[in-house]
Amino acid sequence: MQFGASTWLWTSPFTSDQTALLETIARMGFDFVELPVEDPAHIDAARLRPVLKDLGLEAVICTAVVGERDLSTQDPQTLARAMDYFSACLALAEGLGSQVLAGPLYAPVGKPRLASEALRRGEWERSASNLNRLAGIAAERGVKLGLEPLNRFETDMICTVSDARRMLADVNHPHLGIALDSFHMNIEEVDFCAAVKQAGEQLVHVQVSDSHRGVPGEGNSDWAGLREGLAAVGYDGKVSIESFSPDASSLAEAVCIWRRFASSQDEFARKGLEFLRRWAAPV
Ligand code: LER
Repeated sequence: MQFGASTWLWTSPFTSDQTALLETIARMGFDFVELPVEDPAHIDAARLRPVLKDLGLEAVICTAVVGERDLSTQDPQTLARAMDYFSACLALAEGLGSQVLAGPLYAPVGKPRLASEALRRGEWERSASNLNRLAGIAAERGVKLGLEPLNRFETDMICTVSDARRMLADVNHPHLGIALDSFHMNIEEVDFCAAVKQAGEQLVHVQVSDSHRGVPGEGNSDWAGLREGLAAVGYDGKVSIESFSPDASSLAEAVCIWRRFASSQDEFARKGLEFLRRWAAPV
């Protein structure tokens, strides 16, 4: 497994000129950096590629699915803008060698409502059909989409691996897989190991933080179950620490991060990586 950190731990938005942060992440010993795309204009792949290469860091591109970036929308203009955004993210993924574009691609973070069955069915069907189109673009770019289930406070559409698998079945495209985030799993799944096994070969990316979205290893998540599940499905891909700084994140509000989990964000990342290396080491 390779370990990475999301720039959301420190900053928002990430822009190509923040090379000092990339140096910090490389110096800490991470294998890759997860780059959230808040605005595709912020990230210049041609400029970043040599920087990442010099630092020995791979990149994973992650989406910032907020506001009107909504593939379940009924409004053609909103949909066109959302498709433009996701297509630009896919171009960045190709440009930076990211094999995956991860995130809750089906609907924006922070859209949970008590909606009627009919409304939910319509949104699901539109998301499925638009994800199929997006997966076609991903295929042309040589990238796989990683559909991330979110917890119930952030979405009413895909909260569990079961939901994600239903969506995968409806979309029916080989370039759509599942990205799991241990924080959301801890709220929604009954059994970490079983949930990972259920994702099986569809699993294309993993994000971690602990049960309180704090430093991995400092909460009550079932880390042993997660390791067992990943081993059972033969996952030897990327595992990234994703949390948010309350000081600097467009997502901090949407995901309700109001407090600090370490004396500094560097400390958060350092302790998290230390834990993950011990966690992954053969026993
Ligand atoms: C939001 O809670 C989340 O987990 C992110 O991965 C959003 O992209």
